[in-house]
Amino acid sequence: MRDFPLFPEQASTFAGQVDLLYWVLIGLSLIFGGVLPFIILYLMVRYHRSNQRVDRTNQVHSNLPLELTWSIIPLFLVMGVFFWGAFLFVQMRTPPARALEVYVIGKQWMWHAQHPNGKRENNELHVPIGRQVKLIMTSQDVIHSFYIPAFRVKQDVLPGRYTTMWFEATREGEYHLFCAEYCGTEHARMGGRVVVMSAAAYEQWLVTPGEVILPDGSAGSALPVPQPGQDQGDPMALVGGQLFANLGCASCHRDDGAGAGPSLVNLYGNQERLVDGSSVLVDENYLAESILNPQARVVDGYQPIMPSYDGQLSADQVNQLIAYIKSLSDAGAQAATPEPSPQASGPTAEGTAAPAATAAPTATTAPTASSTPAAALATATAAPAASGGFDAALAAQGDQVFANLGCASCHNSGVGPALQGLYNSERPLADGSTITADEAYLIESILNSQARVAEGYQPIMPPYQGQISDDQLAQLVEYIKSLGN
Ligand code: HEC
Ligand code: HEC
Ligand SMILES: [Cu+2]
Repeated sequence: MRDFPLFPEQASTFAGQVDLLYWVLIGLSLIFGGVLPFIILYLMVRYHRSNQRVDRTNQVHSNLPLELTWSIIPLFLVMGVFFWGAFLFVQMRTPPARALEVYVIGKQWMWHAQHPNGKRENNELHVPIGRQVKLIMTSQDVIHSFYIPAFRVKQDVLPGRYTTMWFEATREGEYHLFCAEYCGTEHARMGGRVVVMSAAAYEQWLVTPGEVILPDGSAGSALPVPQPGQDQGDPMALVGGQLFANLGCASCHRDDGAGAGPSLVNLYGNQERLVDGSSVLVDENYLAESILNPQARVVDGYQPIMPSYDGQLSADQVNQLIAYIKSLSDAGAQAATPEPSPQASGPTAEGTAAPAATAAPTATTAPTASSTPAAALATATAAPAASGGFDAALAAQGDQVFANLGCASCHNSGVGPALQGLYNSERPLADGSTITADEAYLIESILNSQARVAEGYQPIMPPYQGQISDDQLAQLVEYIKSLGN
């Protein structure tokens, strides 16, 4: 039997349980599907009309005890199998709270994994033995399916959605990793291996540099570049924290809640109230949706002004932002924290207990000096309203829109350029050219800001195409013109 592997090895806590249930099912099927037909066949022949030798007196027409027996025993058998299977299923579907979290991205045609300390790998998954591991998985393109036969776990990986899977490996070694989504031949090659290591070897592996292909196709290092003075905490969350500051999220989402958007501290793992009165549990799916399609579910007490970042961020970046937001909450920080290990060295060694504390300050690196941007602007625009070249009434409305939509959060904080004096000026662009900042340029800058990027700035402004009405656009343009004379 050992040379003929009917079953894959058993290398997780689930494997034995799944196999036992499987054998019981096979046993029951053999009894009912294998033995009963032969009995029926035998009786058919023995009592056939042509066989005159059997005794046909004393025919039995009904026998209640017998009928009850053959109804009740199978009932218990099938209900037993049902509850047993359901119990196992629920267990496999409920990741424990303190699991080690690894982010997995499926893409045509590879698996990309990122560990909490930021270590990345392709088509391989290194996990410590005897430790609960939770995979947080999403796809960048089509449906894939993450399958580790030796662990008896398989889960579909879907674009635009997060699915999770968990296991605890029980035997060191290397096991097959497959994509079990067989629509198209290439999925079959998305294989790789799962390496189960001792805790010490895993810690060592985590801090060993290497090279990987990032999900966007570029070459990258397996380890994130260490941040000066910030070598503790949870680097994946740390990278996300920097992204959060650089993308200007922090200018709307301030920790003190004074920004245009809600504070994200202690958001993950809790119930969030929405404007329609319902509430939602904040998990990875909700966070991703809030970033990619913010208008789908709007937080109670806020306006639906957050621009969509769909198409602006890679799946990898969304994962990093999610890891960062999770690190801001007790529930998320705890889950992402690796258990302290004496062998640990490098980034995971110290201070892992408080990633929130180290990551949070990055959110405030974006200058947020003007605490009341709207008020600041109101005074700035009061004077030029009298001069010509723009419609004063529209401009005043635009002033409001500018504040309400959160434009001011970026443009009055230094994340985006100040717009005073912009109109009709010669605008230097990031590509070295210049352009006259006429109405067309203003409109393009709002609807599709990345088309022409202002010199000295990153192309982080999300496009407002389709997010604002023509009226609002006209008001904003008039307002910016009013700043420019
Ligand atoms: C222009 C201001 C603005 C910017 C920039 C912005 N947001 Fe938001 N965000 C909001 C507002 C307002 C809400 C609440 C309304 C809603 O749910 O859409 C919100 C909601 C959210 C939520 C849900 C919060 C909750 O309490 O449930 C998350 C998560 C979020 N944003 C993340 C981000 C990330 C990540 C970025 C940067 C990539 C970002 N936001 C950029 C304004 C902004
Ligand atoms: C998340 C931060 C952010 C938000 C929110 C934001 N912007 Fe911007 N904006 C920028 C950045 C950064 C630039 C410069 C890079 C570029 O040109 O894309 C910019 C550029 C511009 C420009 C061109 C400026 C120049 O000097 O050439 C205009 C006009 C503008 N934004 C208007 C708006 C308006 C109107 C809104 C609200 C509807 C808005 N922005 C919301 C960050 C933001
Ligand atoms: Cu696949």
